[in-house]
Parts: sequence; structure tokens; C-alpha cells
Amino acid sequence: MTKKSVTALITGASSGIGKATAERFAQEGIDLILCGRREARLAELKTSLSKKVRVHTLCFDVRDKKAVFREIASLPEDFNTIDLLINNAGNAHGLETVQEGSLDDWDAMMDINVKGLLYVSKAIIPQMVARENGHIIHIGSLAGKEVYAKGSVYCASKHAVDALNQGMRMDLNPLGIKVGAIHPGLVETEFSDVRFKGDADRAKTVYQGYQALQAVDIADIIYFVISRPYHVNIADLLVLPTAQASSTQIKKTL
Ligand code: NDP
Ligand code: 8X3
Repeated sequence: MTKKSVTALITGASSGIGKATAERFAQEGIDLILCGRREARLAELKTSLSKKVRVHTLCFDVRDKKAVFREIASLPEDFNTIDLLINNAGNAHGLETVQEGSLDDWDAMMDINVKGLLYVSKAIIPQMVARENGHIIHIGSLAGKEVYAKGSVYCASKHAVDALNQGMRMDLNPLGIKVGAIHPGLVETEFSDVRFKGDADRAKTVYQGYQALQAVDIADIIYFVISRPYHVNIADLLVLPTAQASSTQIKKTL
């Protein structure tokens, strides 16, 4: 008997946690729908992972409501049953007090981290409801559990993800769909390059002097979460580097 294949759609698969999760899932034989805006990166990842599993790429900006629905509706038949949705796309934009913060940065964080996550979810949930099956994982943040100075809007966006995770679980678990969130502390990815708008030197200082989490650490945990038996739902998981006790308490060893 042929084993039923499992298909995961990962947003933000072009770098960091999303890319590492795609690589981890491919090792485990999970077919992939890789999403992001940087087409060349998605194509490169597709070439490498297609040696192991079936891979389809979708290039869209999660802020673009029409594009989200159009691209997900365009999935070929052999990719249009999505078992796992990894709502990972997101970033911080800027690190500034509320009196100095930029409206464009605020729009970006709310539109990507909150509304983009909602659009993608809304485009995929109906098929999960119809099958009474599926698993949604949100990548939240320690910033969704605590607030730190100069990070109020990013923290607000991730607190919204925390609230959506709880609310979506209440709505969807009774329909047989698992919903959960993983909230990482500091992970060394392109996150700080984006936050500091390409200032690589400033971005590097974020991870200096202690051992930050790596994207593969989170990818391993995501795989652990999705590989539990059906009756086990890991609903809410905070994962920190050992050096980080809270948003602001980081033990620098250098
Ligand atoms: P990266 O910057 O490495 O990856 C972010 C991913 O999100 C990219 O693949 C990017 O793809 C995608 N993305 C960003 N904006 C958009 C958009 N408008 N439309 C579609 N895709 C978009 O950062 P991380 O891997 O660290 O971040 C992944 C998630 O983890 C985010 O939600 C982040 O908030 C969260 N997180 C990160 C932590 C960290 O310390 N790094 C800690 C806690 C949570 P592309 O540019 O190709 O569109
Ligand atoms: C990313 C972690 O602490 O930079 O969500 O906000 S932090």
C-alpha cells in the first residue's frame, strides 16, 4: 500500500527559520510548498530539495490580499491538499521608541506579521475544515510574551499572533484541526539585517558574545511538534537560547 504523502506550506521559506524548516521537512519526506517574495532563492531551494521530495514554489507578498488568494488557488491538484501550514513569514522593522518610530515600519509589521498571517490562514483553512484535518503552526516570538523598550509595535504584532493562536485553536480544534505556536527568543537569521535595514554591522552585534539559537534549532522543534500523534497538540511553546532569560536579560560571555 502506498503511504499517503504529507504536504506542508511554509511562508517565509526563502531564509532563516522557514528555509531550515523546509530542509528538515524534506529530510522527513514531507512534500513542500515554499512561499516568499524572493523568487530566485525559492527556485534554488526547490532545485536542492526536489532531489528528496516534491516541491512547488509560490512567489507572493503576504500583504497583498489578492495575490495570497490567487496564488494559493493556483496550486496544481497534486499540491492542493495542505496538511501542514507553517505561518512563519514575518520580521521586525526598526528598533525605535514610539515617539521616533516610522509609520511605514509600523504598517509593515502589522501588515506582514498579523494581517498577512490571517490572509494565508483564511485561504487555507476551508480545505482543512472540509477534511476535518490539518495542523497550523504559528511562529510567534518571545516578543509575543513580553514587551521591550523600542520594540512596542513588533511586540504588539507578536502579541496579536499569540492571541490569534489561542483564538484559532478554540475555533478549529473542535473541527479536528490542530493549532499551536512556537515562540522563539533570539535566533541568528537575517532577522536583524531586516530590522536594521541592511546595516550588517549593527545586525551582527545582536548575536555577539553569547550563543544564540540557530534556525535549525527551531526547525527541529517544528518537526517534533508536527510528528506527535494526532491526539497530542503542542499548543504553545517558548524556546529561548540558554543565554537569554528574558527579552532584556542576555548573559554575554565575552
Ligand atoms: P528572516 O528574515 O531570515 O526570514 C523572514 C522570512 O519572511 C523570509 O523568508 C521572507 O521572505 C519572509 N517575508 C518577510 N516579509 C514578507 C512578505 N511581506 N511577504 C512574504 N514573505 C515575507 O527571519 P527569521 O527566519 O528569523 O523570521 C521568521 C519568523 O520568526 C518571523 O515571523 C519572525 O518574526 C520570527 N522570529 C524570529 C526570531 C529571531 O530572533 N530571528 C525570534 C522570534 C521570532 P522574502 O523576503 O523572500 O519575502
Ligand atoms: C525576535 C526576537 O527579541 O528580537 O522575535 O524581538 S526579539
